[in-house]
Amino acid sequence: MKTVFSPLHARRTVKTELDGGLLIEPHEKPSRAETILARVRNQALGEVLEPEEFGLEPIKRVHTADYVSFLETCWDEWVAAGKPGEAIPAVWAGRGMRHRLPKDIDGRLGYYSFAAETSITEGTWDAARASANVALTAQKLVAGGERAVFALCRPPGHHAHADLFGGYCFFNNAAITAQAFRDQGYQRVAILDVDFHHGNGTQAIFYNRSDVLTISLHGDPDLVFPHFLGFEDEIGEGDGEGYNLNLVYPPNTPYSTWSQGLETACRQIEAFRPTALVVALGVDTFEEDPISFFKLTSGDYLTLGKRIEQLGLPTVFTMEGGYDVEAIGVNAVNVMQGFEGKE
Ligand code: SP5
Ligand code: ZN
Repeated sequence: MKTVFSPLHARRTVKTELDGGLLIEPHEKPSRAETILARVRNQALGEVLEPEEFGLEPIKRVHTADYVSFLETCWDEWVAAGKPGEAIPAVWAGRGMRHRLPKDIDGRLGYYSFAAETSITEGTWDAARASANVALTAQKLVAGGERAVFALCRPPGHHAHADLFGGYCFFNNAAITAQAFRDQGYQRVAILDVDFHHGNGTQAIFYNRSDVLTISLHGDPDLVFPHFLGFEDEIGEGDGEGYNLNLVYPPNTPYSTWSQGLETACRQIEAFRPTALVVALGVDTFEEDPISFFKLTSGDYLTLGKRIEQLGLPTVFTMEGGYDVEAIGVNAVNVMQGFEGKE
């Protein structure tokens, strides 16, 4: 399987993540991508390609133009305002307040975000753009006839809404990929999100549409991030009713339980008869993940890859979460190798 990777991911090197009242070293750090790349090479998974440049148009098919411009200028606005640290949102429009875009950078950061753990600095824009280009390059390869391609995206994307960043995500790479398939004549596209966290951005982007099926298996939002979306009664709205599925699991869920949800997801995908599949691949379901509570083992990722292959669809894998850096390479690449038949 081919892998698409951009060294520009390393432009995202924030020093802070607000966690437990402290500014800690971010869980979403550059070594994540480097460790996965090293495993891709060490296992000779296949050719590693740098992304092509697709510009902003395919991004703006999913994200609003004003949000994209905000991300481009956010850091400069922050610096121009004389702020000493990294850009972190700290005020939002709560219940009863107005969703109106303020001029001031603190107001703008709140308007375009839903969480405060995702700091922004100078290189974030370049890295987020490169990450979207990685996904779009993988999509182009699959549209060109590759059965499956691994988009080694960093930063991740599935938490990003049309005009909101958060959860370490800026551009929703999986959604951008699915939309690119649609724009190239693929009639129905399924997105299977196996990251530990709910793919809230992806759900929201396609919530009113029946042409993109969104399915997410994740930790109960009553207990974990993103807390305010991802419950099982969210089934889509309008044309999209019946085209969103959330499968929610409690702490300590092992693969034997989680995989029953995967079977439900696969049956629904088959019934939808998609012509392409996007897998939002987080490996923060791993038993040793520092911020999550499922109990998948490294071997389970081989089984997961094999099951996804059985769907028989042209497939793009976009890399999402996974924070046990020591195991992230083995776990992510195991999905690809399971897809390719390794037991
Ligand atoms: C892409 C992705 O996986 N994003 C996840 C974003 C999660 N952000 C909130 C993290 C809260 C971490 N709290 C950790 C407590 C550990 N003791
Ligand atoms: Zn996650």
